[in-house]
Amino acid sequence: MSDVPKTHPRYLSLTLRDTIVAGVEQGITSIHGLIAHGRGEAFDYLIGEATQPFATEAIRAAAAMLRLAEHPIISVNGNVAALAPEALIELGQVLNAPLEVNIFHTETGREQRIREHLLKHKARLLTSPAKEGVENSPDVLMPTTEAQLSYIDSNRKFVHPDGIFKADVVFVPLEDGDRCEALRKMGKSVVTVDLNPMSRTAKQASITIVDNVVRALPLLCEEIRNFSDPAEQDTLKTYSNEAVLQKALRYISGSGNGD
Ligand code: PTJ
Repeated sequence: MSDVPKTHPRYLSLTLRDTIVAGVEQGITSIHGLIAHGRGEAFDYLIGEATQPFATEAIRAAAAMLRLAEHPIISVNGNVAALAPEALIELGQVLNAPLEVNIFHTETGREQRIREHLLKHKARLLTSPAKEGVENSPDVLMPTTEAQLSYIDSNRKFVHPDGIFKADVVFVPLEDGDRCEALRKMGKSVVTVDLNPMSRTAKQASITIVDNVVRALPLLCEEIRNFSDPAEQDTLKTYSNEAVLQKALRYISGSGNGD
C-alpha cells in the first residue's frame, strides 16, 4: 500500500486505487481493470463521490428484484473481487445465492485466484464475531464448457449450468455491455452497478445502480436484509431504468438534485 496520509482530502479515492493496484499485483484484477477503474473514478467525481437519491431508488428496486428471484446469481469479475470481496460474500449470504466467477480478459489461473480470494474472505467473514449466526455461506461457482450463453463470443460465454445459465436474475457489477445484452436476449433480468449512466450496460440492464460498487454493495445487502414488504413488487412494476438514468444525467449536468 502507498503512504497516502489519512488527512489527505482524497484519501478514500486514493485508497481504492491502492486496492485495485494490489488486485493486479495479486493476479486477481486484469491490467485492463485499471483503465476501467479510472473511467469509474471520473464518473464518481461527477456524482460527488456519494450515493445520490437516484442510486438509493435503484438499490431499493434491485433489492426487491433479487429477493423475489427464483434463482439469483452474483457474477464476479476481477475488479469487483479486488474492491469488495466481503460485501460480495455478504450479498450471497443474505440472498442465499451462489457467486460465480466470470471474466472477460482470459489469463491463465486468474479465475482460480479470484475463487480462492473470495473463499479466503468467506472464511474470514464466517469466523468474525460480528457475523456469528450467519449459517448459509455462498458457493463460488466456476465457468464451464458444459453451459454456454447465446449471443456472445467472448470468454464470458462460458458459465456454470447451476449458476448464470439457470438464473432468472443476474447481478453483474462493473459489466461490459456485450454480456448484459446477451443475458437480456436470453430472457434474464440484469441488475448492475455502473458509475457511467451512459454505458451500454447501464442502458441495457433492467436496473442500474449508478454508484461506486464499494458504497452500493453494503447498502444493497442492508436493503435486502430489511426487505419484508411484498408490496415492493409494485415498485418493480412501475420502475423505469431509463427514468432513473435520466435523473443521474441531470445531476451530473447540474440541472437536477438527483431525485
Ligand atoms: O476481470 P475482467 O476480465 O472481467 O474485466 C473487468 C473489466 C471491468 C475490466 C471489464 O468488464 C471492462 O473492461 O469493463 P468496462 O467495459 O471498462 O466497463 C466498466 C464500467 O464500470 C465502466 O462504465 C466504469 O465507469 C464502471 N466502473 C469502474 N469502476 C467502478 C465502476 N462502476 C462502479 N463502481 C466502480 N468502482
